[in-house]
Amino acid sequence: MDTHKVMCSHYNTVVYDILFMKEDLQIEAQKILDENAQEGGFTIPSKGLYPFQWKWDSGFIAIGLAHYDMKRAQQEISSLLDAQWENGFIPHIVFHNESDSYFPGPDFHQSFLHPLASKKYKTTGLTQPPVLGFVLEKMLEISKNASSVMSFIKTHIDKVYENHRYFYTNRDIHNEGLVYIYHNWESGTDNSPVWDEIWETVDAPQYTFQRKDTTHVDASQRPSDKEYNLYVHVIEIAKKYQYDDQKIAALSPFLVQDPLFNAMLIRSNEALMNLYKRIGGNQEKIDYLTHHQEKSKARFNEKLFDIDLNAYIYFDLRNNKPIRHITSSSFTPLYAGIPSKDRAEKLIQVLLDRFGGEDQYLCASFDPTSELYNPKKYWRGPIWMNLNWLLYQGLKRYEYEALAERVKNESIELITSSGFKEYFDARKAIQEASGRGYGGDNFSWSAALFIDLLHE
Ligand code: 2M8
Repeated sequence: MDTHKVMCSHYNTVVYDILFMKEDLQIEAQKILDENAQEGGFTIPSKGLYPFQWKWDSGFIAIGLAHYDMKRAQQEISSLLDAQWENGFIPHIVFHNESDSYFPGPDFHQSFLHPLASKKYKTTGLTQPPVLGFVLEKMLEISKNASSVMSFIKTHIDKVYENHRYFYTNRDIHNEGLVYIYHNWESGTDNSPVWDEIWETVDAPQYTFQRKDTTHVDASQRPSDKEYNLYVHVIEIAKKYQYDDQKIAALSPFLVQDPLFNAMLIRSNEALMNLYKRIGGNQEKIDYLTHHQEKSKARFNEKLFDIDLNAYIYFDLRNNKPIRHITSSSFTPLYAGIPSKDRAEKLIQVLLDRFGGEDQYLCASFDPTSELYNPKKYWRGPIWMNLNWLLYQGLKRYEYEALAERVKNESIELITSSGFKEYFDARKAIQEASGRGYGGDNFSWSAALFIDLLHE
């Protein structure tokens, strides 16, 4: 028998199987996004666990939707922007709908306390990483520059620009090009061990509240009650001062310059500049963004790069000291073009040495060599699809093609073996034994970014 032919036909069968499986999974991913769709044109992250519209979730969701339903992708963005405050602030949750399956809800957050809050929707007084600039650019790219998408961008881009102005005007207290977050929920990486040392400095009273998250997900995969008490405490302080930015900057016990948040702002600045140039005119806005962009990038490299760790880290403004931990956020500056080639090389070596061993899938959310690493618990170690997507884009930008391919393939493999979970175990032995995903099921951004990665 011709062994070569047998091998080829076996190879073809395997390739076809994978293709069919991917096709099935793409259908499955669309089904999840469709089932999570809500009246009002937005998509919830996961039924029960997250029953409202979240800011950066909506951005990632729109990227997935853009591949098969551009109209809905546009609605996803416009429904979020509809809740923008008069000062340009975009809240992290928009309570379009009622639900009692989530704590803390609209009655706790009380956004009406701020005089410029949305009058149309109840929202939180917190925000999340500014992804919308690059999401708009990505939607245009996916549409292959369709004129309908361009006109959508023309009518919405100023709102995103106003959001960037809000950040530079209100959240850059040293006028150095780096903006602060005042709550761990603003980081998106909610209970990362990075925040532990801040919490140790906070003396909070015991609040009475009823958590809902642990009725949907095993408590061992979620933050502790003690952590939730601290999360509530920081919001109580902000509410006491009507969510006033200056008071928060002066008094919040949590005040951090986060590399992920600032990298997203810088990547989105770049996208806004590109889009404005294509639209034409708008010179003042381009000049404003260019000025801030240069300043932000330079300061980011000075202040947030740790030359001993060879990685981007965090700065605790309240206690005036760096927080020297390496997380998946440490690699997101690649996507924003922040490091020099030489620095990128060093950063990637750290990624490979600490996160990329043969026994690990890329990329754990917290340094697997640290004793604080927890592979099963929320943002304390598991892999998240949005951070993997950002890493993939960053590696491509710096032309680390093979490594980018590895991140893409491993992301697809994780979903293939574990389903569209909220987060995934990075340990290969655990995955291979049973496939391990944690947190919420049928999770929207896992589905949306899976669709985008399949198209890459
Ligand atoms: C998680 O955060 C929310 C609070 O915003 C929560 O735990 O209740 C985070 O993973 C955050 O990044 C994400 O946007 C949100 C919804 O998916 O869930």
